[in-house]
Order: sequence, then structure tokens, then C-alpha cells
Amino acid sequence: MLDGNAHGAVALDRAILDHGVADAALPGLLAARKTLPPKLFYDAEGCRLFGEITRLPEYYPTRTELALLRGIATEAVSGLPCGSALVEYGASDEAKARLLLDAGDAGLFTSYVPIDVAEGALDALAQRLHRSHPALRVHPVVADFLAPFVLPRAVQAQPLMGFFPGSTIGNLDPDSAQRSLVTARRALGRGARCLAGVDLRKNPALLVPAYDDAAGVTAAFNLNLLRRLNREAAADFDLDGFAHRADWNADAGRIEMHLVSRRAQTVRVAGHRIRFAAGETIHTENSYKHTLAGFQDFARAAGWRPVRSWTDPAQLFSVHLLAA
Ligand code: AVJ
Repeated sequence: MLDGNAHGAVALDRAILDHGVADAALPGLLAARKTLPPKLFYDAEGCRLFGEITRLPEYYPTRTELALLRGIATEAVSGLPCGSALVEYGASDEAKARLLLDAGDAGLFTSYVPIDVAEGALDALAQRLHRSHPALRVHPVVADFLAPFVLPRAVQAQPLMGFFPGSTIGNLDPDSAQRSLVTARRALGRGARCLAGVDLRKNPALLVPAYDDAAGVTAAFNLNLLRRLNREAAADFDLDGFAHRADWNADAGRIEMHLVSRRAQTVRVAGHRIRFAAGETIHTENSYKHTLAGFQDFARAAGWRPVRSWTDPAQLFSVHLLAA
């Protein structure tokens, strides 16, 4: 490392990155009720598995939201000034943003700011958009949008539309979701608009299979967290020692994903020994489901004014237009 050769520099970078994964994982694994942060799902394999999830017959949110957006895109962007920028929070692919970018007159959106933790996905997305929309300025931001980050200077003076598709904020507990809506309102500034995709409460018989599909893709997505920790956080999880579980928590209004320890076992993670009782779980994700009125109240409490809400005919999913 000190001899300054190229290999040393690469190894040092790698070590810093790897340290980041352990830092993100350890607090939750050392807590009395074990958790892992959902942002760790999205390494390359996790992004691939999530893409597969969005095409599962049981996973209704992505296709329902896409169809909904297709129908309302023109209305949703009407009234925005020419030369606006679209700022997408949690932008692992641009399929939904494209519907908005293409909805208005040419020149409505001149910039697009996709924000995501998955750097590789952002690079690929920027390249695709560069080819299909050569006049669009794309400013990817690699960030966890919960942590404060600065909007690229180039777009700060433009009229801004925030975009929270895919019920990304559904991963956050209500307090953090509230805070991220407040943070977004402040970052986007006066006169900004925001479009949020929000999954709706429904019969658990439809909801649970969306997070526990017959083909086992969601199980693989959940277990991939452990594979990632083995590789990037010096862990030695036995993947056969844990099982995927999805529960509907009616009181909290959320789907919970857990990894259940199949037996008593001890696992090493970044130099720590972590004990699991048989049946003990790592809580890996929440996915909150709202009612229409519930989400509107929620947005109001964060200082946004609900302008209009849309749902699909079966009321599976909703899209909300908000004004700052
Ligand atoms: C990407 C957060 C919208 O909660 O539905 C899908 C993630 N987890 N299946 C969701 C997810 C398991 C997804 N979001």
C-alpha cells in the first residue's frame, strides 16, 4: 500500500468500500432485534434479482405503476414550465422516468437527475438515456437519498419535479419517510412539484405472495444479502442455515421480510461473533402500504399540498401529484 503501485491503490479503494458494507451491516446485527438495511440488497446480483422480481406474476406493483403512469403522464407534467429538471429518488432504472420525460412537449424536461445507491445501475441508465435522448442533460447522483446530499449545481436554478416511484419511500418507517419528504421539499425548493408512487393496502392474500413468490426469486433476493456480507464484510453465513419469510404486519400496515435462522448458530461478521437462536430472525425490509387518504395526510404533514391522486381500476397502486 505504501509503495504506491497501482495494485496497492486499488486494494486500498476496495478496502474502504468493503468497510462501508460492514459499517452499514454491523449496528443492526449487533442489536437485540437483528436488522439489516435494505439498501444493502442492491449489489449487482441484487439489482438483477430485483429486476426479475418486477416481472413475477405475483409482484403487481411495477407493472401496475407503469400502466398507471402511462395513462396519466401527460396530466402529471402539464403546467410544468419548459426547461424543468426531473429528480428521481431511487432510480435503479429509467423505465418510469421515460414516461414522464416523453410526456410533455419537447423541451419540457431538459435535465434528469437520477439518485441511487447502485452506481453501476446509474452508469448504465445514463448511457442508455444519452443514446435515446441526446439533448437531455443527465446528472446521476450516487447517494442514499436519506442522507443529505446536494443537488447538482447545474439544475439548482431550474424548475424541479421530484419523482418517488416504486413506493421507494415505503421502505422507510413513517418518521424517516416523513423526513425524506421534508428534505426533498427543501431541496427541490419553492414552486416544486413531486410525483409519488405509493402501494395501497389490500387483501393479504394478494400482498404476501408478492413478497414470497412461488419461484423463490424474492427468497433468493433476501438471501443474497448474506452472500454479499460473506464477500464484502468478511462474514461466514451458511446460506442453507437461513430461510426467507414474508409477513403482513396489520397493526403497522407493512409487509416485513425476515431471514430466519434455521438452527442455533454463530456467524462471524467483520471480526464480530454473532449468535443466533433457532427461529431468531434478521429483519431485512419493511414495505409500508397506505390508503389514499392516509398518504395524502402524510404528504400534508411534510408540507406538501396534494394536487391530485390516481389509482388503477383494481385500486392496487396509487400515484400522487404534490405541490410544494
Ligand atoms: C423496491 C422497495 C419498492 O418494497 O416492493 C420487492 C423492494 N422487496 N420485493 C418493495 C422489494 C422485495 C420493493 N421496493
